[in-house]
Amino acid sequence: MSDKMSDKKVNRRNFFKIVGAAGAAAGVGAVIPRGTRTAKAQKSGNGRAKYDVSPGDLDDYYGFWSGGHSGEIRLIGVPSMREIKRIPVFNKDVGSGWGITDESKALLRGRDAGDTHHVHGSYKNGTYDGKWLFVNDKLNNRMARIRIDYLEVDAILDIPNIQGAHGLFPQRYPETKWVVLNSEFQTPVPNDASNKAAFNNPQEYYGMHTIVDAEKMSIVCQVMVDENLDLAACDYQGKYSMTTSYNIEKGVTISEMLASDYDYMLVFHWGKIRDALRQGKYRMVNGVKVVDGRKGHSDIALRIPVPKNPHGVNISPDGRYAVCCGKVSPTVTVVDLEKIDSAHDGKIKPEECIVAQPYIGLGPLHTTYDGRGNAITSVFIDSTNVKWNIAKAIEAEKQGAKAKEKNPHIVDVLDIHYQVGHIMATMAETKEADGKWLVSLNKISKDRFLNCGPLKPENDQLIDITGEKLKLVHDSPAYIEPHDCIMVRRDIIEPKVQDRYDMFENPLAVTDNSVVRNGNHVTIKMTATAPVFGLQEVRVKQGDEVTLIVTNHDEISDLTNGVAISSYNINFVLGPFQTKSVTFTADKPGVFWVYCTNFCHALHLEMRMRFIVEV
Ligand code: RUQ
Ligand code: CA
Repeated sequence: MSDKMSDKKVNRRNFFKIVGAAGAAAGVGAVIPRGTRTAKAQKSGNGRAKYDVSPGDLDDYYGFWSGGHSGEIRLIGVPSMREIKRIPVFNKDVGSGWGITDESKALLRGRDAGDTHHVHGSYKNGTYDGKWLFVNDKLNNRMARIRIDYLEVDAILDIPNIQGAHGLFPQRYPETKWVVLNSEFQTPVPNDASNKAAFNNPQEYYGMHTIVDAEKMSIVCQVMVDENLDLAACDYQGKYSMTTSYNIEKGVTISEMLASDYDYMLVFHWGKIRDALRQGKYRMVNGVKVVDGRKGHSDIALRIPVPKNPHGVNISPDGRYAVCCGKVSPTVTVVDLEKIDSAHDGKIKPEECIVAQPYIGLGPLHTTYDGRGNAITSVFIDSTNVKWNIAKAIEAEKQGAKAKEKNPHIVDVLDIHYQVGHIMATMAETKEADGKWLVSLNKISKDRFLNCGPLKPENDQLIDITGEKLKLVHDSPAYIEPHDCIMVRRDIIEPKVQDRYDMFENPLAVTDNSVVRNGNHVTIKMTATAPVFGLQEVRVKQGDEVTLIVTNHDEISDLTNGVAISSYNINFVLGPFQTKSVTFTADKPGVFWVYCTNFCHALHLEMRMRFIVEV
């Protein structure tokens, strides 16, 4: 880790007198240890895992939670469940200035609300490579990429021809070149006046499986199908992506969507998609190559019938099985991925890929894994987490109805509080699933926290899965409403403590203070070094367009400066060496104080300068 504290930093920290007892005992300049907590710190007296992380100790996992309606991603330390950071993605965040600066406005392009559901990391050889996170925006049909070295968004992609951008999954093998994104809502394609005959004909509404180039953050193609597409997963071989569909009926009302006893798990064949692109078998719609994946039009998608209005599809860490949750059916469907090739080649029927359909409970939604052959499924209506053994489910299926009746696959059933949606175990979406912790993301907290009015938080429950039985150890309120999460071993995630990246690589970086007028445009370049801004006053004329560019020149780790302009709705922060800019019209005459919003120094309150708008 590159957290070498210089002497200068020690002095500044001493000046602050904010060093905690642990820091003082270790010496202010102590390097924070990496890796996992000691084995002793991880275990409680009874040999199970220990969730309380003592002051000064660090968590074992980086948890990345989607923020739902907030449009953000949250960073939660696991097992302590402490919220460490919020990463603004599709939302405006005054605390960081996201949505207020020119840089973030260029990414958001005027839309500052979102709906994040599924956050996943980039992969190499079936496990996280610590490079990127990807997340969907169901509201405005976008995908964002977060750079893990800064834990900030660096790209947002608008996706045409879709609505309800939902299931998202990155390629797991050999590395993440593609990311797939599903449209949950079927729509006309294109969905505009040129196709208005389709508006009143739901048979002309389609779902899309969008493939995004992870590096370029551009669309490779879209595969158009009749079905709606809900959750997504990529296999561990780089051959397939798969999704569930709950509306093969093309219904537009609930009863229509529930008409059929089965729907599909669709398996998209990447080789055949590449062939179609190479052979020019696509049409351009809104600048995107649209490949026909409809039944009877191509063999790109294999359709495995599964009951009924299924929801999550999750692949076991050994790469062998995909488990589809029945939602309206009390079962899950286990698909053997080793049979997909034969089914795709037409040697066996799609349904022959199914190797088990065990009973789980009422309303199974999502499945996660402990890496020891067990699956754990979230069950919404029963309000449980059900641990079951995959091999035993397959064995019972082979033996027939009598063996199945006894439900030999069920290992444990845990009541949760209440109504679970997603569920996730540590590292469970990788081949390194380690079976330590499980998080049950419950939609309803009811009586679990102090009453806070009609709108209550969700309840993220932490469950120790190191033993045979699932053991609930902690309740954690979550602001509405994280949908899904991943938990990544901390040795994989290496954000920069600080470096000169922004100074040297950001062409805007300010080294000298200046005010330059060009017609009625004024560019202010300013440094910030606690407790002074590089300029003490700036004068502009009413009506001028102003671009303010500020670079934080502080070298101390965590010494953030804020830049706010009174009454001008401008407020952003700068980490060490960061540069941000904002462009606005100086439409109000008067004297306006520019001040630092982030406590930076004993003289923080004096860190301000006059911005005078003359008439
Ligand atoms: S969905 S409760 Cu948006 Cu992930 Cu399953
Ligand atoms: Ca259906």
